[in-house]
Amino acid sequence: MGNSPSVTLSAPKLALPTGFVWGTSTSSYQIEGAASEDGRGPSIWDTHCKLRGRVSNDDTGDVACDHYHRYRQDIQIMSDLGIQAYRFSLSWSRLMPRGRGSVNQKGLDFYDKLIDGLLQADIEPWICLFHWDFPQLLQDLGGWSNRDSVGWFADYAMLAARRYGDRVKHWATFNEQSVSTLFGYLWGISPPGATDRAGYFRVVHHENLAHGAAIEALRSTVHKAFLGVIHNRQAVYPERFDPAHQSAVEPMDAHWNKIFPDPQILGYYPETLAQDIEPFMRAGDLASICRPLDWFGLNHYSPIWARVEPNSTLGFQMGDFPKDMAHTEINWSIYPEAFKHELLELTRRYQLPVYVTENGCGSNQEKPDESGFVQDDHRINYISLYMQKMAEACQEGADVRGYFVWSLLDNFEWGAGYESRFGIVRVDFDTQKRTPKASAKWYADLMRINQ
Ligand code: IFM
Repeated sequence: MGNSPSVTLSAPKLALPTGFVWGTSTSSYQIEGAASEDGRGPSIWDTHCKLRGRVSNDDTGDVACDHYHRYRQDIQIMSDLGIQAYRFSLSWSRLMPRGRGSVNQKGLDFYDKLIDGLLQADIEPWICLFHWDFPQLLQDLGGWSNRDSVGWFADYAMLAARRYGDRVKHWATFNEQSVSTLFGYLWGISPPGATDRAGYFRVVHHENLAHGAAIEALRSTVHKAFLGVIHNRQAVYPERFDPAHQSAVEPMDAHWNKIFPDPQILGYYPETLAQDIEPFMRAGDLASICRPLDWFGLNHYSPIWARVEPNSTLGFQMGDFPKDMAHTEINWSIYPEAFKHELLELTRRYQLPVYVTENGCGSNQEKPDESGFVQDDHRINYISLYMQKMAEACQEGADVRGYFVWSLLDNFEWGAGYESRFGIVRVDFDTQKRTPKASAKWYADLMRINQ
């Protein structure tokens, strides 16, 4: 783990608020598998994975962790660890194979069984409606570029709210919108692989409207709902702290950190971007987007290092971190100070309770022993450093109420396929055997000590 300071491997007692929630996170496409079973329709990630060379080793989510069939075992693992809350996403095209219109009963049943199993195990379900696996058949109609997508998403939210709202109170609309739109609609890396500047702003605005419409559907349907949205906020620094790249910082920050949460929570777009959104704005849009929320979900791993890139569409790109900075085995910089900064900044800017809905450490070098056990000290070290900063942030006024480690299981890590592992539980993808790693035991101890 680079030259990062080491911490003791025993779980620390942290100064956190009472009632702090401890959980784990996953997402549908990354773990469920059963991609063409029981009536599930295709998503844009199914399509993307089948294009050669887009994902490492041409891996797909067809089987993933086979969670669709092994969810009971996964609940048992969480229960054994003492997990209090589980954040997962629904697969829109499992519930509505065409994305709109007809509903898939077997898909509805699957999440019923998952939710009931969680509740029986005393684990609070937290549902996220959208974690990137957009229905392919809606993509064929223009996807988020089509303003009708706002209504499609609201209908899907209403279906989920009516079906699960009696048992599930914690809901998020979207996961990491800036990541999926920048990578999917501007940089052409993720599906649908677009690179059109105006098209990107159109999608941003429609997704913001869809968020507001889904909040309306959930609020009107779920009794005692606790509603939020999950964003990947990263402190932005110039590449390698080099002042030559300072002018890339503000625009990167606006696109990465503000273009979604600002209109959703504050009711306006960042000033520097408002002109680009203007062609897609209609009267009343900002009021529809900005609906009262109960919590903010923060996903955070590393800061962003912004580089001036005059030939790129927006004039900036992702840059490199300083050469001597600690980094994870998959080369993400380790800078817990930026995490603390974000927690304090979030509390100040949006005035909402914060739940850390993702934080964790990826590896492409983990070696299991003969029994499948992994001594992942690097992950314990990373999480521990970040948690200490989270506790410091709380002491200094950040309103952090919970932490969900990413991830429960090794899973399909998007463009990296199965090469990057983030789980506290190892999955052998040949046999589907689950083996809790050292970090799982450490996390269990941590939760017990910090109840
Ligand atoms: O696996 C992803 C997750 O889907 C979204 N946040 C970052 C994680 C690690 O890359």
